[in-house]
Amino acid sequence: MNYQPTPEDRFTFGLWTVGWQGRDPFGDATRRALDPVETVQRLSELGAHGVTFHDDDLIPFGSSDSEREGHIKRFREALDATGMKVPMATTNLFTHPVFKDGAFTANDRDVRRYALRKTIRNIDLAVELGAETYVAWGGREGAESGGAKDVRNALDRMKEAFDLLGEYVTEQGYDLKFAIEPKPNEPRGDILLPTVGHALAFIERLERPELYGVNPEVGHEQMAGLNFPHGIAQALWAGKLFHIDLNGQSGIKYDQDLRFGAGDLRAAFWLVDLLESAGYAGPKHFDFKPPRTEDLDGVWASAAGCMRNYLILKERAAEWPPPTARACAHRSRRLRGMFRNRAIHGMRPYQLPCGGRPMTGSRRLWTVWPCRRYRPSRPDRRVTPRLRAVVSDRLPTTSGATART
Ligand code: XLS
Ligand code: MN
Ligand code: MN
Repeated sequence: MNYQPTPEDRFTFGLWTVGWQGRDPFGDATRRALDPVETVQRLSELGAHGVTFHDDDLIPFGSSDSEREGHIKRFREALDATGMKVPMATTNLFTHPVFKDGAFTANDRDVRRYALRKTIRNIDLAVELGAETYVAWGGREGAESGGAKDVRNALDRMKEAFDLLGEYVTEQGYDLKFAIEPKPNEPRGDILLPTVGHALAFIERLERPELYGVNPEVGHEQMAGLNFPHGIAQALWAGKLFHIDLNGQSGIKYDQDLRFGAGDLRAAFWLVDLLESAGYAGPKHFDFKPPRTEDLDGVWASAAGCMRNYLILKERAAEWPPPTARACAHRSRRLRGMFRNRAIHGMRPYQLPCGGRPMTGSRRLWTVWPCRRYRPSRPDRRVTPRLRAVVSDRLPTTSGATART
């Protein structure tokens, strides 16, 4: 198969991903800054569908109104010239020192109001550029010590902020939905709404829950030791998978943002299997960081690697023998059938016999099932040889090094 992506694959990248200069808590930049126009052109050549941005990625913080217009104009021209889309945008509410103790949940009301104004200004731009999803990651909404924040109060403030944003987009008549991005920690010791489950529960408390969904990121759930495909399955089940951040992570440690397929390759396989079989139609957004050791050629090689890995996994998933999930669905249909029989005999499903004389359906369950050939872990073992190709494919970079795809 040809693993060359096309815009129909709906792969997107944040300006801040390939644009990461390699600055980390212990070291300075190892690469020059990228011009957003250059990023749009290069990603388009690689076959991406679009780009996404934080307000400050496109318009440097503190720009005057005329400078702002200039940045937007150049960006829009690059989009028009390449046909690249902007399906999502988001706000930087974490870099500037004013957000040191939170944005929507900051104890200072002026900071909360400023965070809302900054968000609303970028929502207007996002809609102008055609975005349908607005991501909200509350990186500074958290604490390092137990006494630093009244969490119940902070959640009230968070709700107030999201309700106000929902009211704003409704009043403006915008066709825009919010996707809340959970993360357990980093940069805060503990961040509010740390996992998909927390975010889903929070959304149900909002005034217009239909406007909000989640934007789970592979590495973030894995930082919490969770099974990412399971979290995605629950988001899909709830009708709340509005967006997704794809990358790689090796276990419970700092947020690695590896290219997609690196780290936990098996989880990546089950994730692609799930997204494709569930018919997820939203953008497949890579929120990764090219290794700090790579030069710019390596940056583009690893971006290409993210898309290529997805396509290889998609192919492997499509040729999969009857998925375990399908076999399980078949079995649960038989269980439902059993419940129907019981209803005919005047019993309710909760009147399952325990001991005593089991009825026909349940006798099958008690006696036959344990002996049936049912090996749910077998398909999982077969994953390994299928994934070998993904791990061993390498993209050469002009720097002479090889970037593992
Ligand atoms: C950081 C987050 C961030 C969001 C967008 O860890 O992944 O990049 O995706 O603000
Ligand atoms: Mn991350
Ligand atoms: Mn992310």
